[in-house]
Amino acid sequence: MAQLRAFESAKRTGRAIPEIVCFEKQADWGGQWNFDWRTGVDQHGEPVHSSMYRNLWSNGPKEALEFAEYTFDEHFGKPISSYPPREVLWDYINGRVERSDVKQYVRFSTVARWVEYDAASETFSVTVENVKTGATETERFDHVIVATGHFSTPNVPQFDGIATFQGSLRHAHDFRGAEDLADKDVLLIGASYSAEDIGVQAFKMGARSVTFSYRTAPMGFDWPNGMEELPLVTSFEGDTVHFTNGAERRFDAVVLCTGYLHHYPFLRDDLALSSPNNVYPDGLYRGVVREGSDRLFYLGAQDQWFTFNMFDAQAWFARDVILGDIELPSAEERRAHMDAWLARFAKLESAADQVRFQADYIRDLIEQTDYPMFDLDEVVRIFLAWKHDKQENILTYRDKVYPSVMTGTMAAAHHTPWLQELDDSLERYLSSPEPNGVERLV
Ligand code: NA7
Repeated sequence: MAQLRAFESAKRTGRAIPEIVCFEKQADWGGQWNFDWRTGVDQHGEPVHSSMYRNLWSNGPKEALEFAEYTFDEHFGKPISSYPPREVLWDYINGRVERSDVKQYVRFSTVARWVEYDAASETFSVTVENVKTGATETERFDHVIVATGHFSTPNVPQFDGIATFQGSLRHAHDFRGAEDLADKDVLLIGASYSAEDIGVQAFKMGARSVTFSYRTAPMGFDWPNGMEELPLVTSFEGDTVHFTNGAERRFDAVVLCTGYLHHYPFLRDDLALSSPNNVYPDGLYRGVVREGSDRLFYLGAQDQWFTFNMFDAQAWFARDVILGDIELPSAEERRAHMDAWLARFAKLESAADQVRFQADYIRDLIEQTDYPMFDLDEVVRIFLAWKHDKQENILTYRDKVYPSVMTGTMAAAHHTPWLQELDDSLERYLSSPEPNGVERLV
């Protein structure tokens, strides 16, 4: 969506833009934000793309992800809170592109099956399948932009004896809601965003206990009674789980919050990105242009502090390379550039270092395009305040509000504290409930 919008933006200034085709596996756009109740495979037998769950609310302030050229004020026409639920964020990203005519470029329900580069003609042959009709076709393109994300293919490690566990067992990718965790003893394996948020959701929905298991380091929040962190799981024995510190606990449900794999089954290994989940994957010049090709681009391949506005910065950069406004340096210069950033990346010690690093990375991209520059240092401050709020209280940080970096508008406190809010719908979110509980739509 960022890439379509980037081209649309150039077109509005009178630029000629190339022919664009966007292949989208799902029946609608929105990617991760396009919630699917299914798990495993979809109605066409394709792996379900989205890891979204019903009760997901943004876990970072919206002021840190706001588009510089389509603000929350412009979309909603009134201040909203800093941590909206998924339907509200989907409405925002959808609203931006619905207001242009870019949907015409998208072929929905169409899966990219194979992409092959032909050096002689300097083109890619792209074979796609319409999953509704089963029809396959191959077309040629001068450039390919990979925007399939990297939080879809779960990393599913093995634990001794896990096959004997008789409770509910799933990866976070297949988690759709925490209601069924009420009155249950729940184990989350992993110590990052999925574990943190699914654990907090489980607590909110009345889980009897929530236990996290970390491999490297605990999250270290000031957990309320009923939530605790233990080191790594060593083995399962039926419902009993053993941990490296000798602890053992019984669980009803386990969620593997063990992250995701970069997985690009439509690309040869020399073009497919292979990387751990980090803020500077090797092999992407300026985080966008695939090493070994100046015609293949990736968007959003980094681990993400910044999200929507980073994708924009990348899309504007890719657009300008394709339009010829940005000239790519030689392969050697690109390698040296990546090495310099990798050297800096290797020195990052804290989360705050990573946030600043990503801010600098985005600044570097925006400086080369006409994407509106915004106060990235202010966004860094918001991220640091967010981290502080989470340390203070992991259950209430979503009740805090921040000013927009783009417009200065102060976010409005949501009418109901997040922990008490059990209705995640857009209607409820935008309503003004009366004290007697009757809702009034505004
Ligand atoms: P992340 O952020 O990639 O985190 C994965 C977590 O899973 C991390 O704590 C890992 O521990 C842990 N992990 C991975 N493999 C194992 C094994 N084998 N055993 C125990 N723990 C393991 O993924 P998330 O799903 O939480 O978040 C996805 C993205 O959503 C995130 O990057 C944000 O952009 C939002 P480690 O610390 O590596 O030891």
